[in-house]
Amino acid sequence: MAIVGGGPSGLVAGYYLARAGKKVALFERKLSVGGGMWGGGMMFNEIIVQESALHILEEFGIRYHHYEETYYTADSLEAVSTLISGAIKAGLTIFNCVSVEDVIMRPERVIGLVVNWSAAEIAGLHVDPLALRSRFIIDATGHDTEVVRVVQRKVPGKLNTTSGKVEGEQSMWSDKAETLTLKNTREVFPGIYVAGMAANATYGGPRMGPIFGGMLLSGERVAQLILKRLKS
Ligand code: 48F
Repeated sequence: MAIVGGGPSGLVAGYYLARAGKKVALFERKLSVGGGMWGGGMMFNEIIVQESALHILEEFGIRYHHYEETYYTADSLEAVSTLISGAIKAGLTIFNCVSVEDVIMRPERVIGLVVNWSAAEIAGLHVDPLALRSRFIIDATGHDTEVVRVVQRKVPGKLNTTSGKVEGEQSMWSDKAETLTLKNTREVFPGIYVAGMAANATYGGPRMGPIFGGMLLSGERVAQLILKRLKS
């Protein structure tokens, strides 16, 4: 299995897949994994997590405090560093500084990824990439939904969305986005699942600001969907 993007949704997906004994690699463009979680809300280094996602914080051992109603807060630095540590200890292999620039296609489905060093990409060097096969791919690239956009542009066929294309992210509506993220976490093209903000961007859901429970739950959900699929 291959996960593209090391934000909260990708890390949680990697954790659950690796913990189930699957061979799973995560590719992250940047030097550091963690995506948009490090800075919490506007760099106040605090994230908000709703009650329904607390079991994931507990699974990793991330401390949290009650804020109000069904909302809790956690330290973003503790959250990211603990997610990374937990995922690696569970068996996830992380390739940082690697960018996914394309997919490998066959008539029926996508069967792998095309990767290159981010440094080569940033420097604009004309270096041929390498390709790797993967039974399932998770696009967890956040707002930009990069893998799905490549598929839309270069692979014959339609995405499993209303228009057959990336619907695009909508403006902020936190409560709605939190529920929609889970609904939107699914297989969007044969061989490719979307998770986290990439799921909302693909299916046209709103953004949600510093509430991160949906990202964590989406990572858990995509792992569950793939594990179920592998059993059937
Ligand atoms: O954006 P990101 O954190 O994705 P996420 O898991 O979480 C979203 C939240 O952080 C936040 C939010 C919550 O309310 O809206 O934004 O959906 O992490 C995505 C990661 O993917 C990497 C990127 O550097 C980031 O760390 N990435 C993006 N495109 C590529 C990639 C690519 N083509 N190849 C490798 N990594």
